[in-house]
Amino acid sequence: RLEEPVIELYRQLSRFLLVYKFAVEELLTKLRILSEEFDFVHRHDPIEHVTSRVKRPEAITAKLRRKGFDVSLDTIAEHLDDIAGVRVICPFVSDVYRVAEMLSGQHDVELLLSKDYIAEPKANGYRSLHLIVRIPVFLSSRVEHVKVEVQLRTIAMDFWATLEHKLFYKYDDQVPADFADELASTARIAAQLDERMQALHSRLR
Ligand code: 0O2
Repeated sequence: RLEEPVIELYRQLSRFLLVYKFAVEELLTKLRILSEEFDFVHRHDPIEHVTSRVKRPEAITAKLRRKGFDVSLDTIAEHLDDIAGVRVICPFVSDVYRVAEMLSGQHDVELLLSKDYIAEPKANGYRSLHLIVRIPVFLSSRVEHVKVEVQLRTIAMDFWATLEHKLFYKYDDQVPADFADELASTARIAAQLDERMQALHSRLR
């Protein structure tokens, strides 16, 4: 049985998380407009598909504790950038950067941080472009500025990241060295696929 203060925190958390849900919905609309309009004008849709999620309360409290912070609404807002997460899957690498530029160039989108794991892949081979953006959410009596993590990647990057996540991601450093080498090698193959597809795409256009 949960104690009353914990139940109260979860109640407040549900209210608090509502605005993150709204922020995700706004971003999804922005992405849908970019996708459809770009396709109309350029006859090429730079977005293959989009997924999103708001982190569950259990995952939020677990991550905060792992990072060594007390759990409160203030610490959550301050220390977690990925409560609201949107993942954008693009056909080609050029689309990843194009969508990132179009999105972060909008005047109500504030770009707080950009991490380019495509230019500099992680040691295990992970590639993606991560943006932390802040957007205004208009509520009945106030405006809240809400952070959203946007991960942009190609289909090949997503294929690799999804399978790697299933296989190893949560093992942290415990992945045996030969597995890690094989994994990094598969990431290079995915990167080569992206390069070759990009070359075909560029030639056709
Ligand atoms: P999940 O289960 O996807 O939610 P942070 O850990 O967010 O405080 P960090 O490490 O600077 O800070 O964030 P980073 O590097 O931008 O990565 C955050 C998210 O990117 C992860 O969220 C994953 O979704 C994804 N990611 C990063 N590295 C890898 C990787 O090596 N493999 C895969 N498959 N995904 C990765 P979570 O919350 O860790 O996990």
